[in-house]
This record gives sequence, C-alpha cells and structure tokens, in this order.
Amino acid sequence: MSDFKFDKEAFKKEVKNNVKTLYRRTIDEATPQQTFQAVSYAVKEYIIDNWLATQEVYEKESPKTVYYLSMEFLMGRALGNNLINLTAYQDVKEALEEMGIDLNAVEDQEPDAALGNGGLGRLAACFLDSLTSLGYPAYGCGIRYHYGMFKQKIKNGYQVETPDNWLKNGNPFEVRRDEYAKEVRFGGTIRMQHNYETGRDEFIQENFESVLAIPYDMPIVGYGNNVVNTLRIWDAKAITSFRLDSFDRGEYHKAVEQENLAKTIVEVLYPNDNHYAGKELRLKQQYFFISASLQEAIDKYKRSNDDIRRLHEKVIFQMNDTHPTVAVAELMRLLMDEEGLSWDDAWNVTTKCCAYTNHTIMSEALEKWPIDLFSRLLPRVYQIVEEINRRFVEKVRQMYPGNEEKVRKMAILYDGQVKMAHLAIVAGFSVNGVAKLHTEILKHEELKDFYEMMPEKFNNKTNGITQRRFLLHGNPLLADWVTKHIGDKWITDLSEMAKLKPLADDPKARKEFMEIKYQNKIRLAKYIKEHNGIEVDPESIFDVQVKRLHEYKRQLLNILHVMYLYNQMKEHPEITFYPRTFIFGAKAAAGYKRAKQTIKLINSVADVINNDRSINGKIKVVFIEDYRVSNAELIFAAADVSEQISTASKEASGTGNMKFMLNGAPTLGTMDGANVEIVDEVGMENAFIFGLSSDEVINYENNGGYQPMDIYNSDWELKRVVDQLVDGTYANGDHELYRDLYNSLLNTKSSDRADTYFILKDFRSYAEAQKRVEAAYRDQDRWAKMALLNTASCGKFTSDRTIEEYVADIWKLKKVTVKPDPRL
Ligand code: AZC
Ligand code: PLP
Repeated sequence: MSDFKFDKEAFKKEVKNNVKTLYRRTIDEATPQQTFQAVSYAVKEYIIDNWLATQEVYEKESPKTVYYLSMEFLMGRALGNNLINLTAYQDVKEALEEMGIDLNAVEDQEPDAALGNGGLGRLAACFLDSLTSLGYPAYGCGIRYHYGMFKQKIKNGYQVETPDNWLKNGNPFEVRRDEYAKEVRFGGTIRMQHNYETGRDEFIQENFESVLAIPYDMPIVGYGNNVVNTLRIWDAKAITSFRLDSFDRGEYHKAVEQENLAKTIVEVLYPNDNHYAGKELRLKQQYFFISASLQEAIDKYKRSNDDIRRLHEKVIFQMNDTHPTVAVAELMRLLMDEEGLSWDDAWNVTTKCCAYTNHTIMSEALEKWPIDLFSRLLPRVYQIVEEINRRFVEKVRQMYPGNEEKVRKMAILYDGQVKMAHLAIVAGFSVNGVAKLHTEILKHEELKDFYEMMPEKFNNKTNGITQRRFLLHGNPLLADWVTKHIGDKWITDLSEMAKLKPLADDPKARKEFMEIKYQNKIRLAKYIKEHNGIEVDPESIFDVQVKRLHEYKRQLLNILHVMYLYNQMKEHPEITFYPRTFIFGAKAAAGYKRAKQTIKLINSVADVINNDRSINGKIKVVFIEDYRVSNAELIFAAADVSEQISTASKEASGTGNMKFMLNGAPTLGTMDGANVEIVDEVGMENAFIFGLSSDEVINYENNGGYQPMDIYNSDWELKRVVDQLVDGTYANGDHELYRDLYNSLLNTKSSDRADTYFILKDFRSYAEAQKRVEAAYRDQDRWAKMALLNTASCGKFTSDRTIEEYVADIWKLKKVTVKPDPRL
C-alpha cells in the first residue's frame, strides 16, 4: 500500500547525528527531550520529500483546493501520528529499541499542540488527517498561538490554570516561511478618492496600525499515500522593528504600539468552548489570520491562473463556525480594492468561494460584534458589511413586503451589532450542521427564517473522527485484533468494520475482545496511579465522561447520580452493587464559575467516597487532570461506558461519542446530536438511552420551562441528594460552597430559568438507565457482544466519510496522486 521504504541503519545514524549537531552530545548523554527532538527531526527528513513532491504536483496541476479556516486546531501530538501515517511506526519502534530507546517514552516527551478548546478544534484536526489521507488538496489556516489551551492542575479539588508554553523547546515539525509574510492593517480612517484613469473610486486606509503575519507550516501526512498537506498557522511580528530615531519623528508611540499589537495578537487561545466573550483582541485575532490567509490564497492562485474572476473554480474557503466569517468581507475588499473587480463581480466570486459550518445552537456562543468596535477596528471591511447588509435587507423586503419583523430578525446589522452568523449565511453558498438532528433544528428552529428564504443552501454533514489516531495509534491491541480478523483495509475504509459483526456470536472472539479491553484498563489504571495517585480496579466498570465542562453537557447529573448511589450503599449495605469507577476529565473555561464549582464538587465527592472504607471500594471517583488529546487516546481505549448525557437538542453532534464507540464502549446517553445516528447504526439494544427528547426539551423551553420544585418535593431520594449540596456533606460542613449549583437547579435566587438543563427532570430516567448498564455488565457474554458490536458498527463515523460528503456536495475537489520521490 505504501511506497515507504525504511532503511533502519540510516535512520539510527540520523538520530545519533541529530543529537550531535543539535546538542553536541552523544545519544547516551541525551535527555529524553533531546532524544524526542532528534527522533522528530529524523522523521521530518522522511516527510519533507513527500511534502515537496505534493507541493510540486499542486504547482503543476493547480487543482481546486479547500482552505479550512479555523481559529482552532486541536492537533495533539505529531510524532506518533506522523509515524503511523508514514506506515513506519513499527520500523521506527524497532530501530529505537535496538538503540535502547522506548518509542512510547519518546512520544511522551512531546507537548500536545493544543491550539483549540474541544470538539470544534479536534474536528478540524481530524478533517486535515482525512483530507490528506484521501488525497485532496487542502490547507488548514489558523493562528500560531504562543500559548495554547491552558494546562489544568487540580489543587485542593479546584481547577488551577497554568500557561501552556508548548513552544518552549521548539517545534521540530514546523517550518517558518518568511517568504510568504503578509501585512495586515487595523484601524485608521478611509479616504475615498476618484481615479480618473480607471474611472473607479479608490478607498485608501490612513493612520492605520499594522502587523506582519509570518506563516509557519506544519506537515499533515496522509496515510500511506505520499500526500503531505499543510497546516499553515500565522505568527505576528511588528512591521517596523523598533527604531530609535522615531523619537524625532514623533513616531515613538506608534512603533511601541505596533510592537505590542504584534506581541499580543497571537499570544493566547481564548479558552472558551461554546461561549463568546466579545473581546476586541479576539476580533483582531480573527481578522489577522483571515486577511493573511486570504491574501496568500489569492497570491497562490495568481501564480498559476490569470483570471481572478474565476477564483471560485480553484478555491473554497470553509468557515469553521462564525469565527472566520470576517473572511467574506475581507475577500470582497481584496477583490475590489486590490484586484480591481466591480462589486457584482466580487460578490459573484465571494459567494461561490465561501461556505459556513454551524457547530452550536447555544445562544451564548453566537458572535455579535458591537458596530462601533467593529467599524473602528476594520473601517473598510465594515463599509463592505454595510453594503452587503443594505442589499440583503432590500432583498428581504422584496420577498416579504411589509414584514419588518423579518428584517429585524434577519438583518446582518441590527441593534448596534454585526451578526456574524447572518453574514456567513448571506454570503456563503452552503450552510451545514454537524449531525442530522442538529441540522433539522437549524432548519426549523434557530435559522428558520433563513431556511425559508434560501433552503438550497442548507445541508447536513454528520461529523466523524479519524480511526488512524483513535484506533491504530491509540489502541494498538484492538487495532491488531481487528486486522487479524478482517485485514487492514479498515485503516482507510472504516465501513470494513462491519465484517466484525459475525464475531459477536463467537465466544472466543468475544473473550479476546474483553481481554484487550482489560489490558487497556490496566494501562489507564497505571496512568491514573502515576498522575492522580489513585488506585483503581481494572475489574470494575470504567464509566467515563470526558469532554469540556459545560452545564449543557451535564457533568452535574452524573455526579449527583454518584452521590445518590453512595447514599443507597450507605443505607442498604446489603444491596449488591457491581464495582464501578466513575472517571471524569474536563477543563472549565477560566471564567466559568459554575463549571469550576462542578469540578470542585466532583473532587469533593471523590474524596469522601474514595476514603470511605465501609463501601469496600465499590465506587471510585476519579478526576483525571488536564484532559487533552494525548491522554484521551488512552482513556477511550479503556472505557466500558461512554457517558453522552447532554440535554437533548444542545449537543450539536459530539465526536467523543464516536471515539468511545470505535473503541468498544456502548453509549449511555440522550437522543442528542450524533448519539441518534449512533443508535441507528448499532441498534437501540446496544446502547442505554434515557431522558427527554429534543422535541420535548424545545417544547418546554418555548413554554417557559418546567417546575423542578415539583420533582424535588415528590422524590425524597433526589431531594436528599440536592440538599447534600448545601448541608456540608461534601464541603467539610460549609453550606455555601455549592449554593450556586443548588440554586441553579431550584432557582431560589438565580435569574435564569430553574434547572435550565433539565437535570432533575431527567434524573430518574438516567438512574434507571444506569441500572440497565449494571445488569448488562453482569452478564459478561452479553456485554462483550454489545461492546464488540459497537466497534463493528462504527463505520459511518469516520471523518473520511464526512470529508467525502463535503467534497461531493460542497467543495467539488479532485484527488491528486503523488508518486514517491525517486531519490528515495
Ligand atoms: C462543538 C459542538 O458543541 C459539538 O457538539 C460538536 O461535535 C463539535 O463542535 C464539532 O462539530 N462546538 C464547539 O466546540 N463550538 C464552539 C463555538 O466552541
Ligand atoms: N477534547 C478532546 C481532547 C477530544 O479528544 C474530544 C473528542 O472528540 C473532545 C474534546 C470533544 O468531546 P465531545 O464530543 O464529547 O464534546
């Protein structure tokens, strides 16, 4: 399959040589970090030739290319994944073993590239893997944040954020490309001037501040196909380096300001997931990487094409949520002001180049910029947005005469705000949701008016994940087992997994499957011991909820249920109970109080329960510190139960759910997001579904919510659990520590609706589903069958399938083939 040829001796020599030239040391003297660097540089050698060869093909054939514009790329570690996709993992592992080096330990030296928050950023990373493995021309475009997602420490049960200085030791895989630097301008004023030669008005920005955008390229290695695409992330540099003589010209201030702007703009990723903070610096970040990426895309196009009016035949800009939406106005600006197109020509190109993906219906995530901020920072871009809005509103009035309500609801500029989602929908030719249910909710609820006006734009692209990272790399035991039974085609065609289905009835295969799970649980138990100092029993059920901490994801429901079980055990020691380890992992946005309180609550409950000898370790609660891509790989492989318990309608898709399924963990979840499609594939009998449906939730919401007090007053066991939030049981006698969580459920004081996320409403149904989990697990044969069928039914959820759908319906790309470099 792959043309990769591996010369073991040459590789070993290269590693030794790298240690020497980089550090003036012998391999025996090298620190683990130095060994990681040396190995990575040796691997980069293998990547570079294919990278060059791929770019040569692009240069020659000038194929249509997708630019995936995203504020976030949650890449995780590169070394292991690159080796996997080079099909060189085993070879390199052996070569290093011969040198007395353990590849796993080397991999552990690499910091995660955590340039993203959660699902949205990780999806972008999976998409790059699939695009490249399928051979499609693509760039990821983003920001080279100097600090990625913060590192999480748990101190005294509380989350403490520390900076993620991921570039501290240098990034061996990146290449700085000064030759593609671009200027990006902010602020100032616009002077219009008529050009009598061309007969056109020109718009000249004056008194602006500017920064230089410098791209760093990271290789994205396709699986066994010689294709290497590029993740291009932009760093910032002051345009005029500090000059002492600027004192004299009164430009001292400006010089300092430009230095500061360059320094702050790429400093840090905003750590909010599904929540928009509205900070000026964030808008600067957005415009910064968008302007640079678009300028470069146009330059690249012009290097092999001459008619800018046909840009859309070669270029697609896919906007990952509304964060990059300023792209539509910036593209108009570049086409008109720099390339000399008329409004109509520029609009024709723009609306054929830009497409928008929506990832959430959470209203607090919708980006709306105050007009005064937006127009001050981006004066020319704002003029263009005004004109787009003017023309659009005219169209709305034509279509719905006399219906000013429509204008109010649909305008891009309204109420002193620029509504980015509206801009994306109006200027994009495609609007997609990320799972069937989510797309239906967009069409019939959130974006109803837009769907009615332009139904042809709307389409669904159910998310997916890459099996190469999350099975082949993350779970080698299971990967080998799958290959042993059905061959290795699944690596590039996950629908092959269906061939495992007959094995669900084969006792020997079931036993092997469970044994692998057990080994993976031992591996995770070891990680937990090393990192959390807690002993967990790999014989217990590993019940796992790992994802960002958010009220809608309902970690609170999970931990309240643990408290409930614990009460039961204390009260009825005679009840039999299958040992269970409840595993949590989640970062809370730094400013999200309730989310942080929930982390403290989970840790306090863990403290009490884990130290209560009277329950014989039947329940353990573990909060894994610093949940991120690298430890996620271990966690998915070891999970028995996949907790996907969001309030129905709130989780657009979820992708963690798919990774658990791939690794043989049945879903305990609501009918939300992609859970619905998971159940379609694996069958209701192989999942544990509970709770309100999305229709029911939406219905309640449209009618002012429900009365949690009724439930609280009629269910004494649940009441007791809720009361334990404020009676000091889990707070060393402090009655106030969790008061806000308590209030959020019963709304005695808070201003929101009571129990916005239907936790009390769904509690009984959840507890009952948990009972079904236990019963199913007790029957090991039945469990093995369910688990195995989850793995066997996950074919649909590969991001390869998702990408093929984007290509067929939106991007219309063609595959390229890259021959191996003959010099190799
Ligand atoms: C997430 C959604 O919450 C999640 O359901 C989905 O699987 C994922 O995107 C990928 O589509 N959304 C975000 O992370 N959104 C933001 C704005 O942070
Ligand atoms: N964070 C990490 C590190 C992940 O690997 C994933 C999985 O896709 C997510 C966040 C998203 O998880 P979920 O879909 O459960 O929100």
